[in-house]
Amino acid sequence: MQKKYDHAAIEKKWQEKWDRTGLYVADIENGKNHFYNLWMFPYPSAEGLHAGHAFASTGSDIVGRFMRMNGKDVFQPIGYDSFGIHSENYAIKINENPQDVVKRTTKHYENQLRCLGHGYDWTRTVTTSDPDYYRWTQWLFIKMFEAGLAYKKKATVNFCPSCKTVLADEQVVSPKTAGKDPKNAEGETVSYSEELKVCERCGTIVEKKDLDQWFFKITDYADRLLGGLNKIDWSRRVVSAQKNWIGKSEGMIINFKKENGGNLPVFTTRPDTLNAVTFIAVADEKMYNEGNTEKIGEPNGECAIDPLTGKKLPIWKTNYIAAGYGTGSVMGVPAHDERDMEFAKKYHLDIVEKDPDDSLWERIEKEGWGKKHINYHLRDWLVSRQRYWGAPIPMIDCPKCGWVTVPEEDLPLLLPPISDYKPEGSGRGPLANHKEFYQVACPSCGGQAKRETDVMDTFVDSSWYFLRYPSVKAGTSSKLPFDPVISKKWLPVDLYFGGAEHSVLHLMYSRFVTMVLNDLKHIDFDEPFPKFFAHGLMIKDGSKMSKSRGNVVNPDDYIDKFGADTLRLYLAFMGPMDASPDFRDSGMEGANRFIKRVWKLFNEKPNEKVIPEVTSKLHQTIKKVGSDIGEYKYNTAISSLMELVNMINEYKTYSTEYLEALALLLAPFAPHLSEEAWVEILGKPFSIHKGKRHQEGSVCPRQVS
Ligand code: ANZ
Ligand code: ZN
Repeated sequence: MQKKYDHAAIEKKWQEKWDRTGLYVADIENGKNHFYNLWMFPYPSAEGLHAGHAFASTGSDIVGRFMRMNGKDVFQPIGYDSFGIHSENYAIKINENPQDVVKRTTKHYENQLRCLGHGYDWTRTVTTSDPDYYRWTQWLFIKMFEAGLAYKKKATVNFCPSCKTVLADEQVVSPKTAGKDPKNAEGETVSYSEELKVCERCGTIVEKKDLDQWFFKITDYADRLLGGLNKIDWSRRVVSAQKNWIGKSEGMIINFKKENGGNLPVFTTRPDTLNAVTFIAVADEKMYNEGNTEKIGEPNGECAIDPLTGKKLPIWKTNYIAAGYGTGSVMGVPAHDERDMEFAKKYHLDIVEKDPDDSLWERIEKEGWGKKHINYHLRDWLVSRQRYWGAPIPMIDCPKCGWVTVPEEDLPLLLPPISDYKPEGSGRGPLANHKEFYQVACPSCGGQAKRETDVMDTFVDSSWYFLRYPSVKAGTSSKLPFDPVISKKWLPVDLYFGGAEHSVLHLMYSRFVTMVLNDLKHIDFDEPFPKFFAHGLMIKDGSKMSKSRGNVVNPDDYIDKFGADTLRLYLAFMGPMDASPDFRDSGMEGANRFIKRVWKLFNEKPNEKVIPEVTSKLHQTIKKVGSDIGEYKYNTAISSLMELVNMINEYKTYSTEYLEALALLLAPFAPHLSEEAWVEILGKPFSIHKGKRHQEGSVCPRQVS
């Protein structure tokens, strides 16, 4: 009699067995043929994992399983990016301490991830808000400071009035990139414009403030970050996002003389248009109004002298020149530059039509008017935050000694449990109200000194977590966050799977930190992710999943109803991994029918019928599944599996050879069903997930338990 496929019982049985036998625990010490398979760790948010996480993590897990079956020693860890505004804002909303909230949300994430049946090594997880993790984030800060790469400086910085903290330049984006409707400081939605600059986290229009802040000198690495892009295997889209962000432009700084004395340097990439300059525009921060994208200006009453003609050029203060870029001043060339044209028309400034003249490059240098200059768009990385839920910055300000680092043996510098953890927006973090935290003796002279009360941004936590995973069990007694021997063996990461939205945030920061640690001789490589795959973003019934639309898909419901294998199969079948798949319930039902059909097939009365057409289809499918997985086109791999299943059914050829091969081919996609068939029906005494497939197509699995 046909057994019904009881997904709940079967999935639970195998998940427990895999856990018990340590099937996915990597042999970090002795593993030879290593494959470090990494998925960007999630922020444990209040809502739990949504279908987008399930889609991406399944995509990563399929590769891991495939590699393991091919004889690789796979290390596939998971953890939680639990420090930061994500967790803290939710904690504030429900009026609970972030510590308690994070304990709950990480547990919830773990349960959800376990239910998906992924092959994680659960013995090596990281939680960035744990003291035994963040002591090393603090260690990293100290190393940066000692290397002269961390400094505190007063600067005009971006400030989010809703998050009540400063932001790094990378965290200020267009509303579209943020995926949010733009809001003003009062939280009201304002009309959309692509030019608005909003907080990546909450969509609020950012303000400018002059504040004393900690920066990491990522600009020292601009050329290396650019150069390294040539040696890594990343999608063109992400590479060009990084290139644009670093924004190397070659041009000149031309020194215009002011009529009443003094110099006014401008940065230009078009010295060949000097013959058509009609005004000078300088940045004016006060005119900069977040909500206003229209160009505005005011003559400042002064003039500069055109070096070519000796004519007077009016100097205008404007809002369309960025203060932090180049020299903060521009030579206005309306004839060749659209922005200058728009401005010139509005304020009735001269427009001179002259062809560009390449000989000007040389002439400007010869006459001493200016010099070649390379400018970068990249700014130093602002890492301090006026919030509570982050790693305290391990620095002490001494009136006699200046900034002194917390001694390494005193790490972790614990984040004290306080009840007034809400941000005030005063430009100071909540720890600034706690004398017992900030009053300390200077470690250098013993005099009274004051701790830094800002904490680090969550992107510092995640800039190095991949270095920690393999060494988690190696202990924290060492002087380093990672064991050098283990790191040498397992790093860099073999395959990094994640969202393209981190192109210039996490992916840039991690590359920078890796380069610094390489320079400090702590690691022997300088690119953390030689291969990065950017998966697409899932949508639901045609629109982006979002809480406000109420169309967020919770994977739990589908796992309950259909099982993890059906969900995994569906997610993998939706389209190539780099597309934007549209989640539809009807598709889930289709995937479930396929699972049932396969189960029925495994339960047919065996015969040893071998049909040449079926054999040939099987060989094609083996080839196709392998190459499609290599290209993250799981959808077409599954299509060919469906065709194979149809053919087997058509010819009623239930031979062991076909059934074993089918189970193996399905294993990366539907790990529970294939394990059940492999062990319980085909009678194998070992897990299908360690099976090693030889080129001839015969099966030579390794015994595991
Ligand atoms: C004259 C000119 C003529 C320019 C022309 C462009 C076209 P990238 O490639 O991004 O480096 N610029 C310089 N500093 C600026 C600032 N702080 N804010 C806004 N714009 C600035 O762009 C360099 C060009 O952008 C520079 O070359 C300058 O305008 C402008 F037909 O100078 B150009
Ligand atoms: Zn914000």
